[in-house]
Amino acid sequence: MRPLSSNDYKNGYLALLEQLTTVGDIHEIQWKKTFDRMCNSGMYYVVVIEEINTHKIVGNSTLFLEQKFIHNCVLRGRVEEVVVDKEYNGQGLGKALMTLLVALAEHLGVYKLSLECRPHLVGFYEQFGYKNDGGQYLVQRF
Ligand code: 16G
Repeated sequence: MRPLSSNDYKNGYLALLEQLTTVGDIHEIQWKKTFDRMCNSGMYYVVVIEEINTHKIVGNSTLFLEQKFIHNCVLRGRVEEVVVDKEYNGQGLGKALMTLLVALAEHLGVYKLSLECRPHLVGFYEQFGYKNDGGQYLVQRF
């Protein structure tokens, strides 16, 4: 497990994300620009799992920090793009990623950590302390 590196374009990172949702045809230049923007913001912690022999990226999770004015200028954490390659399911990799991300978020002092997921994954995430907060999740797509 390690932070995402700019070389991971060549290690199948986008193909892994494609197992979660549509990624699109991203050229290496666009990848590098996006990677740099995320790095420079200081608000993204992207943790990947690399298969040591092949260097293939087989797991990902992202902690995004959102700066707020409320609660004395606190940080809020969001967990995004949690995905494990389907060939590596059942080996505890998702659990390892989530355990690390929750610990990291706590260490960084977020006051709340949240995520969106499909209904069948609620039980998985509840293991790591998430629960329904009573609020409704609303979205509009463009
Ligand atoms: C899931 C992901 C979210 C991702 C979204 C993409 C987790 C915990 N949640 O909800 O981070 O952005 O899928 O789906 O990994 P979409 O393309 O339908 O918005």
